[in-house]
Amino acid sequence: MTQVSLARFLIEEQRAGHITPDLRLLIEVVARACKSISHAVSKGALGGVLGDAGTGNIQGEAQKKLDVLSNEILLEANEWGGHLAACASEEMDHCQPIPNVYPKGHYLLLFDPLDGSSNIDVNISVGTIFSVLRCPDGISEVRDEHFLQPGRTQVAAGYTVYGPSTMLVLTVGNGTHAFTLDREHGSFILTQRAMRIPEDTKEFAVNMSNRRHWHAPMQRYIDELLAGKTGPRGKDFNMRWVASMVADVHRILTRGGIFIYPRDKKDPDKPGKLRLMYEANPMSFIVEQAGGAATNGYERILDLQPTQLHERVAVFLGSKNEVEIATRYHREAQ
Ligand code: P6P
Repeated sequence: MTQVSLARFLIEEQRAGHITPDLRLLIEVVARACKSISHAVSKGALGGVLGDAGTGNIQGEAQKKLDVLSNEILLEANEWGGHLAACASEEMDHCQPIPNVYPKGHYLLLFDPLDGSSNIDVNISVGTIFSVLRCPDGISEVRDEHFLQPGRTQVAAGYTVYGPSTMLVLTVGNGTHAFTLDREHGSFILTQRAMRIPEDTKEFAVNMSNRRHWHAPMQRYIDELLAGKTGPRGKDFNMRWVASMVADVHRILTRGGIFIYPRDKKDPDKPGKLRLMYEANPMSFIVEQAGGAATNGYERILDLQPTQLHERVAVFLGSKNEVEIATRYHREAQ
């Protein structure tokens, strides 16, 4: 059977009117950058890029050498093509407009260049998450505030998971589709068109070590999952936690589940750990396009109006019916 490459898939999406030529170019450039990141990640200790960079990011997190390298790969790949107005990244305090020596385009690109990088040194899957917004018209100098658009305005979102195989998962608002990197030919091949998340699940993903910090509704919700058949849910649940959002979300997209990172009492001022603009929003768009749901425990993540580029949010995403149950527990406690 003829293989469909990412390039062909995007041409077909453009021909169907789902994306513009510039958006097609942008996605192809990001995919090419992810191939370079995959190459660097897969070298492991032989690449001389493991360990800490000796620097920190705006989140106050120690940066890994691969965090910094992945960020640079994405910035350099996107600066000259003429499709972007600016980039924003977990690894940069503020957005970075395209240098004036290059033409500017109509899109804004946000990314977490290497999510889960604390897993890098122990050889566990990590990934790149990206989100694409339209740049407001008539902007001569792009600033952080121009990125502050609700997640429902995204025109594309995706991630690349660097696991046993390297897979790119993408939505442009017309379903969620998975591509596997064929390393021999260097191209992403469509391996799953129109992914669908089962609406019910028996598997949850949460960092249980935080239980004592959770608010009561979250403790009750999880305790009822743990009670299994003997409890009010009437069925046994399994738990998985990779501590790489990309890996956990990919498993959920593939076989169902609910991913939870709630707000907690550890840091009452923080609404959650994960970042809205370049983790929760793109993952929510991807999950909803696959028939799943994503809330912050109270409302749809894609409807949230951002106020800061690096703001954090609680995340409940995955199998639609399970997300609705978890969200109901929280709403009732409001
Ligand atoms: P914890 C990775 O640092 C990350 O941002 C997500 O990829 C992951 O889901 C989460 O944090 C893991 O958090 O508290 O379990 O280490």
